[in-house]
Amino acid sequence: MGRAIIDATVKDLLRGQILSIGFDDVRFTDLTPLSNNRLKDWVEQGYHADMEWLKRTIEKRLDPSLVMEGVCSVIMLGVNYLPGEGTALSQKRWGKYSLYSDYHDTVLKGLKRVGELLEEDYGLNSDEYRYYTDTGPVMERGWAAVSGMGWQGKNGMLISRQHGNWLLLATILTKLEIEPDPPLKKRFASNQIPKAELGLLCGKCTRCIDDCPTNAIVEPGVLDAKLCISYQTIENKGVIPRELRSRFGSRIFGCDICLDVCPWNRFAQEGRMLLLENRYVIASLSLLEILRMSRDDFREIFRKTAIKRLKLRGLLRNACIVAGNLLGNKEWWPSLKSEDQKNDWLEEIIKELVRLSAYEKAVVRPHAVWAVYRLRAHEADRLLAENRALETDEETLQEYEYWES
Ligand code: B12
Ligand code: SF4
Ligand code: SF4
Repeated sequence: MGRAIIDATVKDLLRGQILSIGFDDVRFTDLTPLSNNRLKDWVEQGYHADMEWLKRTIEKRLDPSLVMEGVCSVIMLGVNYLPGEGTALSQKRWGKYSLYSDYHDTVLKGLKRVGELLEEDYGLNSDEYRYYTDTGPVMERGWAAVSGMGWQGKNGMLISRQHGNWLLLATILTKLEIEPDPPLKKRFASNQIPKAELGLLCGKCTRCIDDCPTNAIVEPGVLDAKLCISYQTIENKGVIPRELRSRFGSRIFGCDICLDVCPWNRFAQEGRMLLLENRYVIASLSLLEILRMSRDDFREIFRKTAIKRLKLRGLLRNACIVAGNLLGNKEWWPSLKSEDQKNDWLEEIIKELVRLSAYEKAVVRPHAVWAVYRLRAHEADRLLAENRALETDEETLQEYEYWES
């Protein structure tokens, strides 16, 4: 049994209060089960890569009452993180969400305030609700779709008519009984019974699937994380498969390609940023600055960001990959006028890569070797000879052998 019933009028009051805390969308749903085996199938296919924590918590993800006994309703919240005009918006190097202080912390502050509101104005005890933002075993996109915040596009994202692909999601499970909001309806289908379905407003569009450089969207809405640049640059802590590296282009942390190409972003406006702190300065770091970064610089620049968790070694690994892709795209090139200046700049990059081929953390080394061979195939043997002679790490040796064969 629910703790109290919240009808449409009270619900709108609560919605307004939560919006004024800084969330950009607020929707409510009951616990009509997320009706399918999609998550189980996904894990069975191995699409979760090595995110074993997803596998371990499957049952909870499918049934919120295993997360909190007596839960009756889900409050889904969205935070618009679209930057305004400028580098942060136009750049293609960093996933846009990473150009803020870690949203897990800043959105959490907003969730705490919603918690206080639920206690003070709605009489809940602290054990009668629980909140998460990417931090708990809940299917945030599934619940957001059922609540009518948007629909799950063929890129898997929760897409909002108003905010496009640019909502970060947060979830509150509560024992309050709240009248559910309806899911979205199809356009032009006035007599359709609303039902959350994958690709609901995508129509015949397949841009996200077609434009994914690694073909990671294996069927509409289903993503093989092993192939996804986002997974590889953020979650994978080891060596990145060689066959994927050249397809990363200029992406150093995260990937927004299948989000950026979506036509539903056309209505999206810059976020209010009440629960986000911009760190757009990250977007202006140059490749040389990153390749030369010290541990102290890393700590200072990425303090309290999601990128910090990658550690310097992860960032250097990814930076080696974008360096190895420099000849194929111009995103990281500084604006230099003469050919001589460009050559000098590339020489500096190669010098850093050679240094990194002997970097103290072994995970960086194969990627540095790879990049030197990509940029200077004809003289890489000579440039790397000294470091190769001293190499003992198995994966780095394999990288040399690949290029020598
Ligand atoms: C694991 C994870 C990843 C993995 C795997 C991604 C994936 N597609 O599953 C990796 C590391 C690759 C990743 C990447 C990104 N992620 Co991520 N990720 C998650 C996480 C922690 C779990 C997602 C999950 O359960 N995946 C398993 C699959 C099977 O589930 P699903 O994609 O959510 O959708 C399925 C279910 O909803 C299910 N379903 C079951 N029943 C029902 C019923 C109905 C009616 C419907 C419609 C669906 C449905 O069917 C869907 C399709 O299989 C969530 C946070 C969370 N707790 O939900 C964030 C989350 C999904 N990520 C997020 C973001 C922002 C990203 C990136 C954009 C980051 C970046 N710039 O690099 C990319 C986008 C990649 C993409 N196109 O999906 C946001 C997405 C916000 C939004 N508007 O959708 C989330 C919600 C975090 C947050 N709190 O905001 N992510
Ligand atoms: S995030 Fe990038 S790599 Fe991953 S599915 Fe989307 S376009 Fe493909
Ligand atoms: S790009 Fe097209 S297919 Fe992909 S999510 Fe957006 S509307 Fe749907």
